[in-house]
Amino acid sequence: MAALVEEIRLAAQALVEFGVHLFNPTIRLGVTGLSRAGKTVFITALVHGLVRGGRFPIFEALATGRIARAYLAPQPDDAVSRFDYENHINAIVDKRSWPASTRQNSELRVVIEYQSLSGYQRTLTLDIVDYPGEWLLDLPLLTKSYEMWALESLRLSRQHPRADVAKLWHAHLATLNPDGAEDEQQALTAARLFTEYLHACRDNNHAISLLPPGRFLMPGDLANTPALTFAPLELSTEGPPPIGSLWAMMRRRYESYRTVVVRPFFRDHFARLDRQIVLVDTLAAINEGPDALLNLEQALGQVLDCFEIGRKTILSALLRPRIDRILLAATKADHLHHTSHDRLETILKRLTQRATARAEVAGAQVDVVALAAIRATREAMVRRGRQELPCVLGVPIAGETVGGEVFDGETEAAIFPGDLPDDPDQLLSTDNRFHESKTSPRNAGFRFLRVRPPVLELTESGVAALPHIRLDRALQFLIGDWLV
Ligand SMILES: Nc1nc2c(ncn2[C@@H]2O[C@H](COP(=O)(O)OP(=O)(O)O)[C@@H](O)[C@H]2O)c(=O)[nH]1
Ligand SMILES: [Mg+2]
Repeated sequence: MAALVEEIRLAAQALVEFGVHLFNPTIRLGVTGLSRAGKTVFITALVHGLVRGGRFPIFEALATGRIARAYLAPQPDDAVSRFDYENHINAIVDKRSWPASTRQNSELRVVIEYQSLSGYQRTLTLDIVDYPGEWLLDLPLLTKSYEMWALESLRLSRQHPRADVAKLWHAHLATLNPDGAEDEQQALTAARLFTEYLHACRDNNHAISLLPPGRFLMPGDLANTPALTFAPLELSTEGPPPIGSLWAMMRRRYESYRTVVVRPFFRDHFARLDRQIVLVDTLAAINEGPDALLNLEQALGQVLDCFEIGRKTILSALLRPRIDRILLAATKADHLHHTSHDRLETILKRLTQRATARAEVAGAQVDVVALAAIRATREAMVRRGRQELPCVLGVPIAGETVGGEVFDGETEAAIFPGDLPDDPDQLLSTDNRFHESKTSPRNAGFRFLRVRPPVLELTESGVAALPHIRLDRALQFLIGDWLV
């Protein structure tokens, strides 16, 4: 009954939003991706470009001068923190350092005043919503019972390379009797070991993908609550669980997690988005080798399936997610020479082929792009012996090392990142050339030195803008059709 009342209330709210929408369209753009994928930098660069007028030849409304003004407006959702645009842009432009890592979701409202193609003055309100990809990966839990989730989590944890880091947890699991009496200490230990296993999967270089429940990794204010104190059990019989058993306890807490964490995220955030960009640090995965790429392929499949899951839920039609365009973006393309940008795009396309087809069936248009929200490098051909190598030039961050040389954060260096293969399948085979044998995982990132943000460059109209790669193409796909 309570659920029904809640649904009616939300449906009424959706109707009100819809009415306002006709006069002053507001669209919500979701920006997600796993931690370090480049969300903060992407939003900062996008807003800077809109507000200051960047060099965006492919973003038609801006390129043809139809955007009169774009400005920041007060953030609309009282319970969500505001995206700290000013601090982020100061770090990049004034200090030439990357914004500090963020762990929270946040939001920013940009109002765009423009002239429609038929000459009318119009306003588009764009709400940009930054949320962790980890939350998205929780959505499948909406359609899974505790028993299904436990079975699946256990199956995955027994596969290479996760099995190695699951040993401690598995050993404890073997001592538990699901039908035995509920026991808080057992639940606490199981949850702790299971959480440590999830952390190890994330930190382990060979398992870039993430496993739900996402809040086990980012508990926020739910840390130590029963809703986060459960773990999979090895179940041999079908339900229902005996009353008062450990199994019943775990199942109850799993239900709480869905009620307290997953449903509110779905209702308050996900179901209200119109457009979505998913940022993927594809280069980091390429750098790690075939295992990481296969893992990334799976994770992206899960992410795209979320858009379909959203459509199948129990909620009424008015609350169904309305996302109709999804952009998958390989970030930090400025680490490569432009001769490899298309190849990077091809690789991401290949990794998301099957999942994209499913999302398109579910009614969303999907596109793939390799971009750099901020281009921190320039290009140069460097002669080495008789060879001319396509290199990128940049100022490596202080402390970055190559072959014993430590950079001071001031000196520019030419970096030869290697060529990406034409055929993405080459990267997925175990003997790929690009993935060099590594002496230790600590050296893994050496082909892509982290470089400092660039200095601003002047556009034709004399505006100081941040250089980028294909950020305008992303914008055109995401909001271009709303500015006609
Ligand atoms: N060269 C380059 N580096 C980037 C770019 N975007 C992100 N990065 C790097 O990736 C790091 C993580 O980016 P951030 O936006 O904080 O990721 P988030 O955790 O998804 O918000 C930054 O500190 C930069 O070092 C880009 O466009 N070019
Ligand atoms: Mg961030």
